[in-house]
Amino acid sequence: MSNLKDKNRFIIVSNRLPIKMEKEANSWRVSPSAGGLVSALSPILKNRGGIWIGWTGTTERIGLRPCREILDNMSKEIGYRIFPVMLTENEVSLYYYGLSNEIIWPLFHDLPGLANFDPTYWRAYRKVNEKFARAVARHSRNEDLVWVHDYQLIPLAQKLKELGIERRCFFFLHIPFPSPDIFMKMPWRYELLSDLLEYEFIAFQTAQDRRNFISCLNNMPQKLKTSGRGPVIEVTEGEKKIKVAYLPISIDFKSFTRMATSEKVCAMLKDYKKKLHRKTVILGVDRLDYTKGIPLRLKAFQMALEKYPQLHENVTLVQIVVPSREEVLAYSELKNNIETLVSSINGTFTTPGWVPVHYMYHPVPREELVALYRLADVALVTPLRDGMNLVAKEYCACKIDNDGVLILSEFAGAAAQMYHHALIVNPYDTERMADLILKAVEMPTKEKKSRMRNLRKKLKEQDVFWWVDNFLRAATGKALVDFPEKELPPILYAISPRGRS
Ligand code: ADQ
Repeated sequence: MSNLKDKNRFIIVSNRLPIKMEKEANSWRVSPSAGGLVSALSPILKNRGGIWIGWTGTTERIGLRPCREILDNMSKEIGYRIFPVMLTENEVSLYYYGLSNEIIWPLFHDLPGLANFDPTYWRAYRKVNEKFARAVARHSRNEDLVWVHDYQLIPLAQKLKELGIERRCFFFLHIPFPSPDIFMKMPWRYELLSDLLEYEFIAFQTAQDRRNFISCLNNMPQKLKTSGRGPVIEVTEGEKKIKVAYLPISIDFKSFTRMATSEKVCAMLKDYKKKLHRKTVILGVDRLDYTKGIPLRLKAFQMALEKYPQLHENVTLVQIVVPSREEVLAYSELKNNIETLVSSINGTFTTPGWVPVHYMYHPVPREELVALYRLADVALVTPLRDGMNLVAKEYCACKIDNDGVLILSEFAGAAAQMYHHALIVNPYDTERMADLILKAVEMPTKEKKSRMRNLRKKLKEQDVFWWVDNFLRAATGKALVDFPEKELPPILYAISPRGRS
């Protein structure tokens, strides 16, 4: 069936390679990075001899040759080839911290006031994308399929074309796509849209994101035609036809469930329970980012403590924040803001034996995170805007006893799939969030279990392998039946009715 096999390799391109490189004295320590995307794509790359191209994550001068050697050893370990794109400090500063994270990131998360439209960023962004395109040209063949990931690399297909390289290119956007009134503020809006139209297949996380994209296309000077209905539609520009889809990313559900029952996690869980003296635990887990809504969440928790004294000494909020982009001013200010709020809440409400907020500002090893997911009676996932939000899904995957409640922002992509059984909240409505905290804490066991059972059922069906499989089917029109370990679900069959456009 699969005539794609062997002939058409997959070339995955993302800003970062699926590895971590750390300098130790005079040598480099390289380790594979974990995560749903890596575990979902690795079997495909191994199976088909595909490759992954991306930045190494360091600006240290290593030299292409020694770097290749290090990565070749790593390639042997992970079972597929990885090729580096080397970036200078200046390139990282302008392309990554500049255009990607000071312009696209805030703008696409509906926060245009935080965008810094510096034209030098734009030029560097396109130059670095050309660098990525050269790497793709060097390491790929005509018949390969190039799958580009995320907002850092939107112009890549256009850059390949400018180099005279013809490849079938597909694109997935992990973050939201904004509505035209926000997107049109971007000085290079038409260029960015034209860049996207150079892909033969583009997929977004939700129907809403795709709707926004189509509305933005309607603002372009040239005439475009949209046809079709359902998860995959077609945009026609002159002779060119582009398939545009929405497909929510997910997690490796089975691996989270498996880890949740492991001996190590069970021991950690027991230990946590002892230390927290059987308190009801509410959990927040986020990368340090202003899109994640952490300050408003803390204010809602504070309001809940003010309004509902029955929560005192009974409920503890465990808030984990993973350090991220601290060199950017907006992020260091956010950190200060969070820490001020935490100490204010703890200063006001702490009593002997009870600290209302346990705040951790460091990454947590995966097993510990899974133990915390199992421990938490309630997860508070309240981003102001989020492409998907994997924490919401990981939490449910780990609630193997169905004994947890998910409070979820209506502005997280995950809400399109989970709105029936989570408690959905507008993250700006702190009063309502405070009420939902009480509702979640006091929810009868029967209702709690029924909601969680339903959430887990859907996640089990629509895991990250379902996502990869459906992406490839929709993009290439071919079934990947040669993945022996997977049952292939029918294409895009089970997206919630609300998610349909
Ligand atoms: P992110 O913005 O990084 O991803 P998210 O989807 O929440 O956001 O994923 C975060 C990941 O980091 C999760 O896998 C989580 O387990 C891990 N993590 C969080 N806190 C941690 C901690 N303290 N210690 C260790 N690990 C931690 C972008 C988009 C999202 C989209 C994903 C995937 O912004 O909207 O869901 O890509 O497409």
